[in-house]
Amino acid sequence: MTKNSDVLPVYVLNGPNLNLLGVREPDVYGRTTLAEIETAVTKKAQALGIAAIFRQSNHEGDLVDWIQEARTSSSGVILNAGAYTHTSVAIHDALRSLEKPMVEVHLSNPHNRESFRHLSYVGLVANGVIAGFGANSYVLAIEAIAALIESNKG
Ligand code: CA2
Repeated sequence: MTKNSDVLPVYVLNGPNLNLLGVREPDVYGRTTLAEIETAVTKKAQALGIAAIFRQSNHEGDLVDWIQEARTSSSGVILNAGAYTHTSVAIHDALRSLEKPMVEVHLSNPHNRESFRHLSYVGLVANGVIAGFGANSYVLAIEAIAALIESNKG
């Protein structure tokens, strides 16, 4: 069983435009705000005995910096890179150096959307992908990464 005292936090990183959740395009992304997702993730993480650090940026370099920080300061990363999922070799390269469990997460299912969303530079290096469950994708991702952290221990 994982305990707060013996694992580093999980970083939950969010990319461009996700700050608009719940405000625009509710038909695609739902009515839950990013702040509400953070609350749900924090609650689930606590129940699983881990801490979560939740961040969002519209800037690719911030995401690269946070992934580099996560190499030494986290026990794993949950990443919704937004549109950078489909474009960013810089984020892909940073993730290749992470050496920690990493779960790709999406609110929507990119595979039943436009073809330009079918390639994921994040998924190429992720342990697993959770997509299409709206805000609940993040809660499922916390469960998934907690299991990966637990199985990597000892
Ligand atoms: O489904 C996801 O979580 C995505 O990562 C969301 C990205 C999209 O580019 C990916 O293909 C799939 C877009 C995030 C934009 O979020 C908005 C939220 C509200 C209003 C407008 C954009």
